[in-house]
Amino acid sequence: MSDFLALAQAVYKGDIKGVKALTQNLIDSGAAADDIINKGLLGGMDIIAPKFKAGEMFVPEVLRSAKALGGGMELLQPLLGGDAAGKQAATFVIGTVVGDLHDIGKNLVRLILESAAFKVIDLGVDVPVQKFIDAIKEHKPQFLGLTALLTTTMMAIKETIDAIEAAGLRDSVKILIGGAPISQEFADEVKADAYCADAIAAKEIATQMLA
Ligand code: B12
Repeated sequence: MSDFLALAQAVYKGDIKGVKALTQNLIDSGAAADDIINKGLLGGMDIIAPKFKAGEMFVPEVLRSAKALGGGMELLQPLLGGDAAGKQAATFVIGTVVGDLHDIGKNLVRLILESAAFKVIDLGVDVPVQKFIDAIKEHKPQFLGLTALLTTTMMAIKETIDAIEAAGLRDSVKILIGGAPISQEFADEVKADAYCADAIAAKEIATQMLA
């Protein structure tokens, strides 16, 4: 079994110690951080997603896997630095919309943005609309990132953007949205500034917008 596959299996099994040890081994052997994330850590999520959908894996097990994945990401954080894309000290407020508890993708976006020197303010999960508005007023960010993973919470993205508009704050911030059910079409519909398919796209799009 390749080391990446072993790491993916450890994420799937929710083996936190194993994930940390295998991540560290890959780092020590000189593997690229992107590969460790994509082939290893997210490889584990690729095993989990169909099993969860089929009812072969349940919430507590997936949460354990998510925690294990987070343990690997922590070890990678110091390695992700390098390009100072956000050296202008751009502020990026991010959060998962109200009703939605998924945060693995959001946390990955945060990690990649921080590694590119963005200042990230993470409002967490299940974030009420007003909390986003308060954060825009308080932190005056250049960017706001909204995540939704459920088709039922996608509309909370629209509600959040509409409320920001109604509060007269829409022009002050670029809004980037993401999450598995989100598409470019949806982003156009809700008048977001950009749809990002993954964390690297989030970094690249935000960096381009700064330029
Ligand atoms: C892990 C997981 C969970 C975990 C979440 C743990 C956690 N801490 O996040 C737990 C077990 C808690 C969970 C619960 C539920 N889940 Co769930 N979950 C998943 C699963 C398997 C993986 C999601 C994931 O983390 N993917 C990996 C990350 C890295 O990918 P990502 O989130 O897409 O993020 C990337 C991009 O989208 C993008 N991105 C993401 N966010 C953002 C934000 C910005 C600003 C930008 C720029 C980019 C960006 O960048 C990321 C990195 O590249 C998905 C399956 C799937 N196919 O997505 C189901 C899934 C999303 N869940 C689903 C369901 C139904 C539920 C529950 C309702 C189940 C239940 N019966 O209780 C609950 C809902 C809880 C709630 N209120 O939110 C369904 C949704 C179906 C639908 N049509 O709405 C899915 C699709 C599973 C399925 N049935 O196929 N879930």
